[in-house]
Amino acid sequence: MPRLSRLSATVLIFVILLAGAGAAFAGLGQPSPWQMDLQESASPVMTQIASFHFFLLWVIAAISAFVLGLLVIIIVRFNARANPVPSRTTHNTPIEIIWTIVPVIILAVIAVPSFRLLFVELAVPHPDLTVKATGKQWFWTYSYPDNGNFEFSSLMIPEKDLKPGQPRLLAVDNELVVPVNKVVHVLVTGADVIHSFAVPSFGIRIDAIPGRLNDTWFKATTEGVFYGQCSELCGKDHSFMPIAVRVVSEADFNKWLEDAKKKYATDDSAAHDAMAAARIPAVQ
Ligand SMILES: [Cu+2]
Repeated sequence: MPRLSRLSATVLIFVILLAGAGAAFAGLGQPSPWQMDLQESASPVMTQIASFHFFLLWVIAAISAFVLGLLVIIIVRFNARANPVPSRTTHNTPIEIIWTIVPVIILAVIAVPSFRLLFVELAVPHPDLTVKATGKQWFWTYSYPDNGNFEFSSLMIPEKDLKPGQPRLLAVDNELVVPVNKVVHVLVTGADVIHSFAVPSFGIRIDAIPGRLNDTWFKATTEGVFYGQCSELCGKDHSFMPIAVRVVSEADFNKWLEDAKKKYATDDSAAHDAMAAARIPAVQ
């Protein structure tokens, strides 16, 4: 069947190309066209999430290949034409023991690194800096409780006002600024409904729940701007409350901190929120 083999060769080449391109297309800090994999990692937690993800991918691939192999053997060897008189065997104790024990072992092998990763995500190391993110309909407010406790709102830039290089639906007017290679403790809450603070490159996602203070942490290992989005359906402009984290050197961070303390010090929080709410971009 030359036509079939040519077709399967084409499919195989396409899959290999896509798989190879996946890594290249994976964006750092934001999604990229034709991306296949997770976004590139910019924190130790995300690096561990990515390696656990690929470990699971191999486990799943091996199980799928094994089951497919069994199906093919059954289809070829035990169809009505090849095997007109079927066996009436119903029990085989050794096989039954094997197919009970082996999945248990596989699950245990998955559970150990899975729980280890969960603990890494949950146990916040001693923080160098704390920021508080409050989800609101439909923007984020950030405050720096251990650096003067100033607060500012972060709103999406409407498409018509985007400058070159600013990604659509992700760029914001006031970014969350943090220093590189420092443990940032993020306190997360919601002011009205449940939102979710998520930045894929840092491997963080945590619900912002009214009346409750959740926390997570990240340590950005690369300077740059890293984008995320509210990840809980929170109302009509849910898709228009992006998260932008600018990671800078410590010197630049201290400089920004001095400016920010002056810039945001005079803001009356309620008035600022009202102003921010008025500026919420309409659905495009
Ligand atoms: Cu939201």
